[in-house]
Amino acid sequence: MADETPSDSKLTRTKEKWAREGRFLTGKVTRPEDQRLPPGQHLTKDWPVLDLGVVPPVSRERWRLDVYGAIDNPIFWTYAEFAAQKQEQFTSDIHCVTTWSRYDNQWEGLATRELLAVCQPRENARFVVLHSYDGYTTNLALEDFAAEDALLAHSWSGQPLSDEHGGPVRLVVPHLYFWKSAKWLQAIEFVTEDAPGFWEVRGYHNRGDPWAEQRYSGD
Ligand SMILES: Nc1nc2c(c(=O)[nH]1)N[C@H]1C(S)=C(S)[C@@H](COP(=O)(O)O)O[C@H]1N2
Ligand SMILES: [Mo]
Repeated sequence: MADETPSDSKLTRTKEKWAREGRFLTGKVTRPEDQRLPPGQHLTKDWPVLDLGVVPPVSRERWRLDVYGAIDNPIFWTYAEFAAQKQEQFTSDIHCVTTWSRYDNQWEGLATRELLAVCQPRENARFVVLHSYDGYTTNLALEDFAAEDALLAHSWSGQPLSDEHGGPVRLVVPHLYFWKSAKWLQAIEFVTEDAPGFWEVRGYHNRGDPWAEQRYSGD
């Protein structure tokens, strides 16, 4: 075979494999309106704050993002470097395990799929662990992290994400309960074996699909 064309690249091959396996079909994009609100949830218009009770002091100046583990291109970004990446806007719903949901949140930031294109997960990378500045951790299967509406968000409703909601940067994974959406994001670790996070070792479900009511382990 001659030159390696873009279609031979490792990322392209990985995406083709995921497409064959029907991965990433978990988002709400194809969900009918009458199934928009997951079972056991009620709608709220305000946006409650839920965390471990400590807002870590991380300004944009001091914020750093480390991406490491089973990837070919580790990343160490300042906020300016993060902000220089491709920016996208997504509108999505929040579903908290404590039974409130909030529709039509406008987020802006870096799509997780773009991050994956930069850091190049290895074939054996199967899970992601999010590490936050308050010591919080949460785990995701790689295909959940890579959902087409998942992003590393720095803004909400056109304004910088507030400190209490996880600024400078938080993860947003709309198709899972909101505890998977780590606030005050500090590091993203790619691993070959699953590693349950803060709530997952304290009785929360390992995956947390709201439409399957995967609230607690055993659900
Ligand atoms: N770093 C960090 N991220 C976190 C948490 C936390 O305690 N620390 N709590 C999780 C939980 S349980 C929920 S419901 C949501 C709440 O996000 P909000 O306060 O912006 O509504 O953040 C999630 N992300
Ligand atoms: Mo929560």
